[in-house]
Amino acid sequence: MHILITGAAGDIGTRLRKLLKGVYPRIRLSDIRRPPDLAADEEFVAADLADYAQVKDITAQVDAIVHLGGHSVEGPWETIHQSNIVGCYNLFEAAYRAGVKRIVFASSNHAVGFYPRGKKIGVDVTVRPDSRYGVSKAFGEALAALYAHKHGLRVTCIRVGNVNDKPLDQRRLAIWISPDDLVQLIRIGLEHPDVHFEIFYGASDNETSWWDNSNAYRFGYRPQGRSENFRAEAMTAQAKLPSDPVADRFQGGPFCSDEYDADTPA
Ligand code: 15L
Repeated sequence: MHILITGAAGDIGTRLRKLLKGVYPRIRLSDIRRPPDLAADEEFVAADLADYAQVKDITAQVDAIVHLGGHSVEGPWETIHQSNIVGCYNLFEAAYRAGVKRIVFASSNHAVGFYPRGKKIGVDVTVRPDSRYGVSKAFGEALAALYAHKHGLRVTCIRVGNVNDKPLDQRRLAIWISPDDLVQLIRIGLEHPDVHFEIFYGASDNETSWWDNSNAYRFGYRPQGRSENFRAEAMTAQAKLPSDPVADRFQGGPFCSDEYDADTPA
């Protein structure tokens, strides 16, 4: 299987490059900039996702794509529009035209960030983006559904929580995913014979999770990371953060309170 990883120079891309090395016989890496630590045996093709011709080049002759590329936090509309809306469309369209069979799309918890923390949500809730970035991830999920249902691509959207070696604060105790657990979910998306169009939450085995991730478990996901093992450290870090009633109420945290000017929630 020849795999393309977009966003290969980003934080998640850098981790995945190393963890997926040797798992698949050929991996093509792409990003707008060259990863500084590229090894001699790694294949890299630079591309700007907003330029269809460049996206066509990187999607040629691959069987499957892990799409991490784009802007990974909130940003001005022009940035989100070019990188995550136009870029994501170009990726799916070029992949379809090139005969790519599978795509794993890195969606985000911010597609549903305005659900309150007290509510356990599954993958069938309507989206509640908390930012322009979250809107772009909801758009990506919609595109994924279109190409799966209309054109038969096998697509997995992972609503990634926070990928890190350990959870950083109280919110992250609920949404943390270890890099190894993320690899497990990606491999399900790339290999499982029954994947058609799936949404998974990108979370480890977190006691305080507010997501029902039974769809991922149905496909054999068995996370090994447990955020509770890091509770003391995460809560020490939390105690240093200023109180923020909006961020503290909603799942998306600071992405919700950023630019927020509706009534303060009770
Ligand atoms: C995301 O989607 C971002 O890509 C990442 O940088 C973190 O901000 C993460 O969400 C989070 O919610 O912690």
